[in-house]
Formats: sequence, C-alpha cells, structure tokens
Amino acid sequence: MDFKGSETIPGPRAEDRLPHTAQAAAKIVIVGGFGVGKTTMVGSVSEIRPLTTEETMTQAGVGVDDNFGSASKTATTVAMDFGRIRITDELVLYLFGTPGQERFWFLWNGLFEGALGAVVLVDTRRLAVSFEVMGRLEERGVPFVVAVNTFPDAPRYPVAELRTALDLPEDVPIVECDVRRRASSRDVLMTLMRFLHSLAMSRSLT
Ligand SMILES: Nc1nc2c(ncn2[C@@H]2O[C@H](COP(=O)(O)OP(=O)(O)OP(=O)(O)O)[C@@H](O)[C@H]2O)c(=O)[nH]1
Ligand SMILES: [Mg+2]
Repeated sequence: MDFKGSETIPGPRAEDRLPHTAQAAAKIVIVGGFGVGKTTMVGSVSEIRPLTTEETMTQAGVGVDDNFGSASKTATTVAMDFGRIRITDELVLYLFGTPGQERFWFLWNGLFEGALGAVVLVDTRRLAVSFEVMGRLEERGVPFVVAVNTFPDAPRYPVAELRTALDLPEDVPIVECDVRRRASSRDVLMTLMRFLHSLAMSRSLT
C-alpha cells in the first residue's frame, strides 16, 4: 500500500549492479604518495561510478603535501577511493585507493582487512614515500606489485635500476603505466592478479 508522500528509495543503477555471473570478489588496495594518481587510476578503470572523498586543497596543505608536477591539481583524497572492475565473468575486483602519507596510516587497519593484494603507485620524482609504503605492506604480509605512473617530466629508469633503487626482490613485478588510460590501469591489475596467482601456486607446492 502506498502512503501519500512516501518516497521510493532508488535501487542501484543497472550498470552498478553486480553481474549475475560473478562468483568471487577480491579486495585490492591502490596505495602511493600524494598526487601519484590513485584517484585517477580507480576512476579510469572502474566500471561503476567511483566513490571518491576528495576535498579542495587549501593553503594549509602548502609545504605539507608536495604538489610536484601536478600544478593543475586542486583536490586531494582525504579518506579513500572506491571502484569495481570485472576481470573475468566470474571474478570481480573491489578497488580501494588510499593515501600513503604517514598521517593516513590509521586508515590502513580497516582498509587492508581481507585485502588480497596491493598496487603501489610510484612517481619516480618522489621515491621516498614508496619505501615507507612498501615497508608497511611487507610488515602486513600484503603482496604487491609496483606500477610506475609515467608523468611526462618524470625521469625514466630501466626496470632493473628501479628494482635496485627500490630494493625489491626479483619476483615482485614492476610495470610502467599511464593511469589516465583505462587499458593501462587494467594491465596493472592483471599483472597483480597473475602475481597473486603465481604466489598461490608456489605456496601450494611447498
Ligand atoms: N601527465 C599526467 N598527469 C597525470 C597522470 N596521472 C594523474 N595525473 C594527474 O595528476 C594529478 C594527480 O592525480 P590524482 O589521481 O588526484 O592523484 P592521487 O594519488 O589520488 O592524489 P591524492 O589523493 O591527493 O594523494 C591529477 O591532476 C591527474 O590528472 C599521468 O599519468 N600523467
Ligand atoms: Mg586521490
């Protein structure tokens, strides 16, 4: 029975509904330093309208977050980004983007709960924050791949040199990407999924 003045709460938009073929879901976290492209990556690859928690940057942030190379950047994520992508008919990835700066680490406890793996986004002009992020992932035992977001004015290094600079073991994949491009962001996720698969296989053999 309809009540006068009652409102119908709209359900999810058709394109936001989980595909009926989906059988498994995995939680993936995308993490990296300030302005490295986390929100852009979640937005470019997500099949649903991404949820973002962006706030306009204010004068108070000057000197705290280095706006290196992103002069047009006017907003920053204050909590997380969220998106979803179907990797196969059966497998859906839930993507959580989160800032890597130390003052956001309190968010990590909840966000990494149940995470299958992570993408560490790297800007070669600011490698220092990547060390802290990777160190914390290692402490938590979260497997990750490194994706270098190739800003045009950032120095390019051969993968072997980056591996040495980042002190990464041979098996951790390092890939270049342009997070503004959907195909490129998707390739990064596929690299992570292949890496997780190979880890699972090698663990089941030991
Ligand atoms: N030229 C270039 N610009 C990029 C690229 N990726 C992101 N940008 C731009 O760089 C800026 C930073 O991207 P965001 O996605 O906001 O970065 P973020 O990591 O979410 O930033 P915070 O949430 O503030 O830490 C945006 O203005 C993007 O349009 C890239 O690959 N090349
Ligand atoms: Mg962001």
